[in-house]
Amino acid sequence: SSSESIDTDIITLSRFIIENQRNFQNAKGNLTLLLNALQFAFKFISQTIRKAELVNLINVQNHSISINSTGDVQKKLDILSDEIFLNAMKSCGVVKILVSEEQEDLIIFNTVEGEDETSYAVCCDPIDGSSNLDAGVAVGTIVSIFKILPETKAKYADPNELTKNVLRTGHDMVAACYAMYGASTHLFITFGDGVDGFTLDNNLGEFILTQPNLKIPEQRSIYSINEGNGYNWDESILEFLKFLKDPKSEMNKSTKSPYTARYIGSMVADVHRTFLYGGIFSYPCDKKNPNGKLRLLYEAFPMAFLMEQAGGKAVNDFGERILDLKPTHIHDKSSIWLGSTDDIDKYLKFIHDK
Ligand code: P6P
Repeated sequence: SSSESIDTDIITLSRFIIENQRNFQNAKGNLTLLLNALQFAFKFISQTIRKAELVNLINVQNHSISINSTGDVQKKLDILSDEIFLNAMKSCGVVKILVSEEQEDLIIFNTVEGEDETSYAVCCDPIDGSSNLDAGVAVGTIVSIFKILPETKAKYADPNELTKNVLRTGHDMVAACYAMYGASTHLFITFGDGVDGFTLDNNLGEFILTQPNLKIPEQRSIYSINEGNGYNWDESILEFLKFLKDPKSEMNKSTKSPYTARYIGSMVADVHRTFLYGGIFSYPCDKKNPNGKLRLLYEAFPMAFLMEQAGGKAVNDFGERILDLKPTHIHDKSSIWLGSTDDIDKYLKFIHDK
């Protein structure tokens, strides 16, 4: 009988964290507490989305079932996911500050015991790409994590002092990750020592290590950008894309085939594909979004950290490294070009030679 070889030594995210906690900056296991709260939030959001999607589908026919039996008005999934995430961060006892795409102001928790405790500032977009949910398109949760600066601990009372913890360069992140709620639920995470990919096993309720030490392909002729914004772009961007599509252009001499277009309109899905297939993802500035559309703290920073750790690059329209940038406001935006090194280098050469 063909006995299916069952892997009896699987590495769950929980085991991975314990086995590696000495490596990444994990003061007294507090990062472990934070990561366990994070993975719970991802599992809960994943389940909520899938349940809501099913209920929504039933809703379409019956118009009677709301997401909860008490008949409350069905909360939008992005509000629900934000509440799930906020409660998980508040209750883990090592998060001092939360910045969320859904919350105008920074949130300060008083659940951190003792001033000498290592605590964290977490920035997140609980459901990035939520406008695609009704179309069944993959959405995700994107997270960046900073350690609270010791010098801001003394003045717990002064929110302005605490805001310094999240108005710093991307190099200060201690970890970054995203969960993607697609056909499966995937989690890509970095602690500054490479990227590891996990897949949620719904029966076990565990994230399983499926793509250890993931590296992005060095080159792939795929570009991912919303060309519908073309009339609002700087002329040079149209020119660069023209080169990418021209089979005879200098850009394609080494790769022979012109670039093909892939755009989902959900950042997590477009970036996830870029990690696995390679190529370029970009959201440049345009006349409607003079500073770009994507947010620095909880979209550009975490994706740039992950991309660089996977051997890729992440720069803004001017070719500056995303991780070198520093926000002045928690919801600051940035243009972004991220992906395979060879492909991003074509953009950098193009703007340099201009
Ligand atoms: P556009 C989704 O609304 C989002 O914030 C990102 O997930 C996505 O990459 C981008 O905006 C899509 O924007 O203008 O192309 O629809």
